[in-house]
Amino acid sequence: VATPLVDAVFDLDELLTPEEVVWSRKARAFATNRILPTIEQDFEDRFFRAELVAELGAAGFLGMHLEGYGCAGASAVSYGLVCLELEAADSGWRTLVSVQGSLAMSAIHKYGSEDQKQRWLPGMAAGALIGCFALTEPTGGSDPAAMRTIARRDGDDWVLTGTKRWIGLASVADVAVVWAQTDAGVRGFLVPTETAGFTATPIAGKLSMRASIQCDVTLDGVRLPGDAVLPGATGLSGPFGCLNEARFGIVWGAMGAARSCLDAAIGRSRSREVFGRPIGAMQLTQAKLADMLVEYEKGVLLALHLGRLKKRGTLTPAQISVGKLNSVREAIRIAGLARSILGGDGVTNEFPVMRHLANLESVRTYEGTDEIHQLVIGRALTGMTAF
Ligand code: TGC
Repeated sequence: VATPLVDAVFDLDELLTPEEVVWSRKARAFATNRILPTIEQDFEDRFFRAELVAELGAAGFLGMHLEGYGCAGASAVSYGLVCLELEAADSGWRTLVSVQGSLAMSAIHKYGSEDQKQRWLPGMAAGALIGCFALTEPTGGSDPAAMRTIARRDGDDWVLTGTKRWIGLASVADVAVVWAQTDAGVRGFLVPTETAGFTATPIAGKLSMRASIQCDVTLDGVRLPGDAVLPGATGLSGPFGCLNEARFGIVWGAMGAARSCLDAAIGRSRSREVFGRPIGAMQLTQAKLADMLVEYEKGVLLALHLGRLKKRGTLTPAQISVGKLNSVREAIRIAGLARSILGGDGVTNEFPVMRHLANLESVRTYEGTDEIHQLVIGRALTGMTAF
């Protein structure tokens, strides 16, 4: 497993515990041996390599920051490092780990009954069961408060009606965590996906995240028993508490995509000759590489800082917004600069850069757009709400 070229300047290991280094190397080996060999073709073919889910479970990556129920109970930084290494291969596989572990499993772990946890979490940690998280709706993802999906009581049962969009993994999931309006505010429901009235259809035509699945979901009078509701969550703070977890993983993950692009550019700069010498010997190329490295290193150090705050229990949503906004925005800039260093060949799949660039546009959009995070930070700074 190759050492990233950026390590020549940035020694992250020096700041990590031995346990964190072990998780990082394990994920790097997984990404190198199990994802990278096929990812370009899978992206081209829009192919979701389902057998990797159980392998991710066996490696301990699914719900790895959770305690008990077959989960690894690893530190926040360890989880972040795994996200970074997986996303260095492809954002789609980091997204799977986020949807399964940070969203679906976190929702059950945080808000579920003991029966719900026992029923779902061990199988999900092993990758034998897949979960999805259905919050976003077709009428707009930035304002979940406006959701139209409703859950009404019918005797002891609940009946769910509505539509969701951009729901990762829904067509291959065993259980969906569905958020719906009730008379008592937004509640979460565990919907086994074989339940009558639940339909998930993969969204076609994506030019981003092509090796992973995002779906339209229809809930057409889905009838659930009374105990399908998550007892510990009432109101939007329920799903937002899960988004915090997923956003934290993205803070790290996007830097993995950035590292992959930076490494590709460094490698190319050493071998590609134009005007009679390697482009890496030219000042403009070195200036670009230096700027890319500076933003990569700053982004990873910010992620590490947020991870240490998370472990202490003091990490705030506004601080997570700073990280998500910075990591994805800078990763996109780094990918763009890498593409320019690669020249025309940079638009082919000889290099991973255009794939990362395309993927990162999805990552920029889900889990809060740049603009949403700017407004969350703005509110924290001014005390005034601008949305
Ligand atoms: P507001 O309606 O005022 O607040 C509602 C309640 O939520 C609380 N809250 C939070 N709690 C925990 N963590 C956070 N980050 C929270 N943010 C808000 C808030 O305190 C309040 O609690 P309570 O007890 O008083 O009721 O909402 P707001 O004004 O705070 O938030 C507005 C805004 C725009 C920031 C929020 O709506 C937002 O973050 N919008 C973006 C939503 C988003 O990220 N959507 C993408 C989801 S990704 C997805 O669904 C697909 S997952 C990926 C996949 O499946 O592939």
